[in-house]
Amino acid sequence: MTVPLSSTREIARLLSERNSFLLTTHVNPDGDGLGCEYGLYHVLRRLGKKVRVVNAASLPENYAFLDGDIFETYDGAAHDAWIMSADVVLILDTNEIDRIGDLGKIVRESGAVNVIIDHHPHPTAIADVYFIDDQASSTGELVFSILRELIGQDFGYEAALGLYTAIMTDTGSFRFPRSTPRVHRIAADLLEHGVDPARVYEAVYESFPLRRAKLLGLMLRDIASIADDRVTVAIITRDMFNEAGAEEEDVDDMVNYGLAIGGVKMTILLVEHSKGVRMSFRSRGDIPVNELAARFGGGGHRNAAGAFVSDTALDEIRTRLKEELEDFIAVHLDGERDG
Ligand SMILES: [Mn+2]
Repeated sequence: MTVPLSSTREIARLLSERNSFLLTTHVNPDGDGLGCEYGLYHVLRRLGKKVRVVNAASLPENYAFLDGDIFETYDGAAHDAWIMSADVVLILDTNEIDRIGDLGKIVRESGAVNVIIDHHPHPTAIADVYFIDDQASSTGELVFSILRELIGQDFGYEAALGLYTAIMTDTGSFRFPRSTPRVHRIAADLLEHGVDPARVYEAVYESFPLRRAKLLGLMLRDIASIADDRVTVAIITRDMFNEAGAEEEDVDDMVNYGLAIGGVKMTILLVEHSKGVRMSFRSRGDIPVNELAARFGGGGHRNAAGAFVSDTALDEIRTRLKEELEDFIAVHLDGERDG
């Protein structure tokens, strides 16, 4: 479906005219959503606004360098009255109300202007205002444009740190296809505000707990290779979590290892959660893994997509995936297109 899109200027005007803001992002929050929250929080505060950052999930450990005190974990008793009276709710890095978790209900009920700022395709009609560009590398790139319109060059270190984190993580450290010249120019601009790229990278990607390394080891030990080694399928079971002493949040980003093997065009990771199976899909080039994810009720981008199948056993998902893959590989990897 299509939704009416607002311009950079219209969003900047909304931020400048209103006074109280709730900032939120999706469950399993990533560097893009969290970095945008951090950047917007600091700029809006500097403009004298009332701002709270409330997410359904707590701040992952590797993002604690974004001064964790501003990130609140949603608790109805503590937040509902404030959310009901806020002027604006900024929903960052997702366009599905279900993805903001337990906040969805109160955000719907609130009289606030609900604004979606996002770079995922196919928005659902849940908000009052949409600022969406599905060609952007990241929500951070979009927030940069809005803040540039709002405050000019004067980002300040904190906002620059937040947006650099957002863009670095969502571009896979500036290597994904949407790492355009414009994205690099924005990054250069942010570095000029004092951001230290080595420190951000180390904090996000090189500070994992030992349990994550052990879980990764178990995943890679059993990774399967199919379709003449062009597709890998990895599985993380409850037993692996237990053996490694790991948590579900430790899985973040592990799907990419399946694609970091010579000749592999597509990878799939199945993670057995307590309430279902999370499926992550990654591909190179023209292989539309969002179409594969859609067959399991999910979605995403052409080269990165996901699905969550609840109340279904891992074995059943594996069987269904095997069936779907036969057809998908024939069409998209073997080129047996039938119109
Ligand atoms: Mn994003």
